[in-house]
Amino acid sequence: MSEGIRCMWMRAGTSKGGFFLAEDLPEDIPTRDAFLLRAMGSPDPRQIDGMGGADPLTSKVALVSKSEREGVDVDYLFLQLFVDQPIVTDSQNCGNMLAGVGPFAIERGLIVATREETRVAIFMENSGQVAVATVRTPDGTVTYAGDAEISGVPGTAAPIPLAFRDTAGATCGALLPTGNGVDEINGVAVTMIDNGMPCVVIAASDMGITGYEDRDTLDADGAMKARIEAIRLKAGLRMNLGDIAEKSVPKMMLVSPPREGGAIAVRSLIPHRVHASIGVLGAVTVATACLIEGSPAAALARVPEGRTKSLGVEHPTGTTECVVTVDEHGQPTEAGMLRTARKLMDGTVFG
Ligand code: NQM
Repeated sequence: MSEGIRCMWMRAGTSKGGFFLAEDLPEDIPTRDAFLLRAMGSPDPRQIDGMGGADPLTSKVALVSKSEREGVDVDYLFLQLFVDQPIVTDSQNCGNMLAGVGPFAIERGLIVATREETRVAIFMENSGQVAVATVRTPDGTVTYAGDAEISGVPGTAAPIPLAFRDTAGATCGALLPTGNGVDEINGVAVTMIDNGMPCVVIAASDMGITGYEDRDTLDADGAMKARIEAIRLKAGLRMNLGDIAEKSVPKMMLVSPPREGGAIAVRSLIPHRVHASIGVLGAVTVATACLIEGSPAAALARVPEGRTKSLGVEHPTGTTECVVTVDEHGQPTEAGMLRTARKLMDGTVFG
């Protein structure tokens, strides 16, 4: 067993994982990743020898450091650890783990809390954008208790609103990396889009499903998943992501008409397991796809009028509300979402 490293475990949004000060981890990336894989218990479908919860949503790490950037408080690097393969990837962002970054930075003294609420400007190193999180700090310390609810998490907690700017093309270089609102791959109409998360949006009916199935039913459908992976491998190249065989992007979004009063219903593959709910930037991106004329999502969506739109993304465990603002040309300029987080453990983790 190696020497331990200081770490805080948090539930952040609908994800759970380890939060580290970047300076506490080895600088050498292979050494760092070997430590993190051991600490998480990967590769192993049960992650029995580590902290991971045998699910991509609970096999996550955030590295946080004080920022040198103008107008930014902290830098945040997200790492996805695969559950059953020895892979650590920084190819994607994570808006759920982002919800824990503000509280963690305050807890570790990287920033000083202001009265009542503390605004934390966070540079997301994976994609190069700044997000602003607002954390409740009534007496100069973080309060986790509160009355905000998010779907996919039981109970209530203090609200942590997240605001994003300039996420269009964050990873792929353009909102629509192929320049088209709709393309065809393997005979299927797809929208390849990135408004903070590279996604391929497909009508669920084109994959032979209703799009209202639960997570376990879809996860058990090996034939459908193989068809989707074949599309994903081709889409990755066209989205400027290169060979994505060992990357966790693009995410695959299967959309159907809303039936709970939202804008669209989605089942997302992230990319090999079905999400229990939906990712933050994944939801923002699929909501944005609903605004792309002629796209499979737009054909199924119910979209409100106005430049600032509240778009409910229905998923297997509820509805996630995204607020997306567009400019006069219909291009997305801002997005926001409410999250919560909770400190679970603060101590030393061993790799
Ligand atoms: O899309 C899962 C999650 C995520 C990512 C995934 C996320 C986001 O729910 O911003 O939060 O898509 O791998 O944590």
